[in-house]
Amino acid sequence: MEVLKKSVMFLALVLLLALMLNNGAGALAKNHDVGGDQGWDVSTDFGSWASSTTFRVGDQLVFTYTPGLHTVVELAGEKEYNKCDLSGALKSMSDGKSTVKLSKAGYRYFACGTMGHCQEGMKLKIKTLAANEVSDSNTSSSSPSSTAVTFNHPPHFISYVIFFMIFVVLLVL
Ligand SMILES: [Cu+2]
Repeated sequence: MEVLKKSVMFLALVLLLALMLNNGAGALAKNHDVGGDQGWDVSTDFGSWASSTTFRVGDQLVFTYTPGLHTVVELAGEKEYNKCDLSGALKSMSDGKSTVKLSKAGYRYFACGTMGHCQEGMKLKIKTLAANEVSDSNTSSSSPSSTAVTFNHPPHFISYVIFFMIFVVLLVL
């Protein structure tokens, strides 16, 4: 009987530890394939893609396109974005697989640098949320863009309480 009691206690302890580690890990960073399956292209609806995706600090944007046909230009701000003004661009990439790290919260603006493409809608405006900030749109995290798994669960206080109670009961026995 003593052996059984000890092994159950050990099991409970292991489970408790696993639970704590899982919660402690928090949200993992995601890679967002810009435009989903269509990628960075003139035909893609970036407005609806962006609005159905939650961007958080630490995530990365991945622009996939044919080099020579498109580029990725980061625009200075909202005004430049609205006017497709590429003159004051912050950064330009043309390697066909451009990665942009979202290192802080706030808005960022991108467009294609190929003549006429921005005017045809090949531009992207995103809002990056802080790591624990709640999304103001009520869209779920069902975006098809994620390549990494996330553990975005709220703290399992009930689970903690249950495990603690099991623990206490076993100690008393
Ligand atoms: Cu283009």
